[in-house]
Amino acid sequence: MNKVNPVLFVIIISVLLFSCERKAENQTGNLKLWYKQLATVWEEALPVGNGRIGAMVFGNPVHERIQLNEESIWAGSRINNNNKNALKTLPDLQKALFNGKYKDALKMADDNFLGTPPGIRSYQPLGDLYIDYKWNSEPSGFRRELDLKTGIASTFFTVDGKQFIQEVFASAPDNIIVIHIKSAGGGLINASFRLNRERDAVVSAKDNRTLQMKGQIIDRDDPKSGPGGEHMKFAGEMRISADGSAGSENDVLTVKNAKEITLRLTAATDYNINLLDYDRSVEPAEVCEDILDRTENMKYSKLRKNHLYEYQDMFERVSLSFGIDSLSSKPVDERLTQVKNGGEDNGLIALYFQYGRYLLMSSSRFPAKLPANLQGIWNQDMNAPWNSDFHTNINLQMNYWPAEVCNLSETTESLISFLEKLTLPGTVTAREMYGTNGWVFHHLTDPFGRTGVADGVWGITPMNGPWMTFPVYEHFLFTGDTSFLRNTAYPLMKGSAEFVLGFLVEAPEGFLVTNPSHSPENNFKDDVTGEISALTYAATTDIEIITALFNNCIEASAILGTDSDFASKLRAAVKRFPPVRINSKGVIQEWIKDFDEPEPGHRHMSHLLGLYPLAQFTPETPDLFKAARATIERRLYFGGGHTGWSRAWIINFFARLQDGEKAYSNILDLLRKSTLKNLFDTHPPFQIDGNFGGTAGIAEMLIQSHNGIIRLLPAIPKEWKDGEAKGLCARGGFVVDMKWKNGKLAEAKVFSEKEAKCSLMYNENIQMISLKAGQSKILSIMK
Ligand code: FUC
Repeated sequence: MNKVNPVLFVIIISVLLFSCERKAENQTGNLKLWYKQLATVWEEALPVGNGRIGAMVFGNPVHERIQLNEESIWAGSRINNNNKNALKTLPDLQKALFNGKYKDALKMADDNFLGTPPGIRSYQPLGDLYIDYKWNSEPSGFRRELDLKTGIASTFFTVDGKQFIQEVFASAPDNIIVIHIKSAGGGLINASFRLNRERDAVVSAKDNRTLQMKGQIIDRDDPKSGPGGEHMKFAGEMRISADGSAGSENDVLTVKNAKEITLRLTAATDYNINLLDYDRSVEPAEVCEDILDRTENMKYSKLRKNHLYEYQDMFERVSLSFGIDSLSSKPVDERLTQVKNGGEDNGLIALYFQYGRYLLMSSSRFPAKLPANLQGIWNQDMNAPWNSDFHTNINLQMNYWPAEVCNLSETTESLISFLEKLTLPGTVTAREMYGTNGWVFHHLTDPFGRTGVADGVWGITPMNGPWMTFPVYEHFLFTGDTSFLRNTAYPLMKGSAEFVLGFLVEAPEGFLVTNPSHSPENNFKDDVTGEISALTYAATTDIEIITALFNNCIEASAILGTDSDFASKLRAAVKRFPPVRINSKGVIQEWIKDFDEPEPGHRHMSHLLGLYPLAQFTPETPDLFKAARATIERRLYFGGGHTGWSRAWIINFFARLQDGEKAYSNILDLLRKSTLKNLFDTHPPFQIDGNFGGTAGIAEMLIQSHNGIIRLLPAIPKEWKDGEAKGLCARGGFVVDMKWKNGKLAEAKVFSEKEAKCSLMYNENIQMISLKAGQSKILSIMK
């Protein structure tokens, strides 16, 4: 008998154990978004994506439209937009703000700090694939669905009593979008196919089975967003295989009398993330050809299998159900309408949760190079709302809130590597605008890495760079990957802390403060002068951000056993920060002074970062914890939470306040007021952050793991009487499965890939456990 290498044996067994434990054993609950109606408007179309390319499937088997996207098709170009006056104006601006001359300061900032140019350009769609079917009689009996279990969007219909099925998915392993139309009952398919883009592209048929789109974004000079020119090059290619006869006329392909048609489609640009720019050595049409050549001889069944293997490995790690989903036989749009009319539907909430995981995977997993933008990847407009950009004053952060806890840690790779690239122009901005070391960027950016101030004075938010380091450190906290901490997270965080150290100035009261400072997009009224302004010094959000950043760096330097002098510097600085204050109204004071607020129901609540995602306001800081609740209640009283992302944040706040009922009622409000028929979040219009924030909020109600304790079911409402959640992650590298009955934890199991210890808490009971690498333990704290 051959001897088995014992080391190899252990590796194989651990890999097997690991994959068993990481996957939720069986997927419970309904995982289909299904509809009886065809999609007639964009908000009804269903999204598929592989992280890099995606499609919105309209599912209309008469005139089908499939919107196509590729993550790097952006207008614009690489330029340095740092305002050259900023550095020399900075001392005067700081002086004016310290002296309460808000109007003068605002004018000074408006004249000397805004980006040159202040705007960026838009992320754009690739175009559309149109399929025109020719049937002898009207199709009927429609069912359209997106099955989250498979990541496949299907349309079922019959013509003359014969069934047809169209399936669409985006495959990450093969880097293509696949569209498959099949006759299931002996009927024949006749269809024509064309690609279209409203500008900057030419489509041609290379032969009877290949359509190619080649384009280059032509931007016009625009003082607001930069020089014009021949910018990003892009291409798309579609290949057909079918058993009928194929033809082409006027760059439209036709297939006649087929029983099965498979389309493979891909897209590429000449964007090179290492340059944060286009790279004229890349020929996008050739990239498309290479990608499609690799699957040239693969049958549909093989393409589908490749996709499922990769997709399910990730998606199936987590399952969630709230008992039997009694409404699963109802279409999703009807279920949503019922909730909008005042009904409640736990099954829909579980589906919404899994949909958020699906959307994050579909807009941010490998082969993605760029993070999920304001619309994930599914933007339909040449000039998108807010350019479908990377907004870093809440939105991009929120996109990644579910990543770790919902067992999709790899989706942060594209975010983190993009942030690393941004530190290069960010270093230039730190030096040119503020005269400091380290790196910085402001409240939005694009793939060309603009790091100066965008839009208006509300864009003067140098603390948005430090804020973006939190998901990076979280990635370490959840995975415990010290080589990631050493090589990626710590250098990034240190660069940010170096910027902050250089930026801090002493305030007249003696505190070390940020100046200028801005509480994202909110204004205050100075009661002495009556002036309304956006800029001050040491807005509360800044204090919370820099405290967290410095403490994270101090902790990381201790873990890595490095940089103790730098850590001491940070420790000394933290001691000189102003405290977070509670104001005369009993709420967390948003600015350095107890200013009046012209818009008390403002959508941003950045002074509550300390509650979530940070953990600075906890039951252990009872006054701040109470004031945080009062802050949210006041915001809500004055109409807060009116955008999707704002409502989603409130769910997370109430979860941290361990108020399951309030968290739950805000989930209902998210569905009622800010959700489209395809369950996309609406700002309005569509903005994906609310989906991700909502998903994170649901997870936060089930498990929390900050400040050294894993809390099980910290905020479940009475409406979630029975349930089961498997595969949720906790900081420290733990994976937890739970079952609860009659509102009480009934079973819980914790797993760790590495040898580890942790404290788990349910209600008031705490259990300390030690796990060997790859071990699971059943807990007894519920008893
Ligand atoms: C922030 C928010 C807006 C919007 C935009 C994309 O500026 O204030 O509500 O979400 O980002």
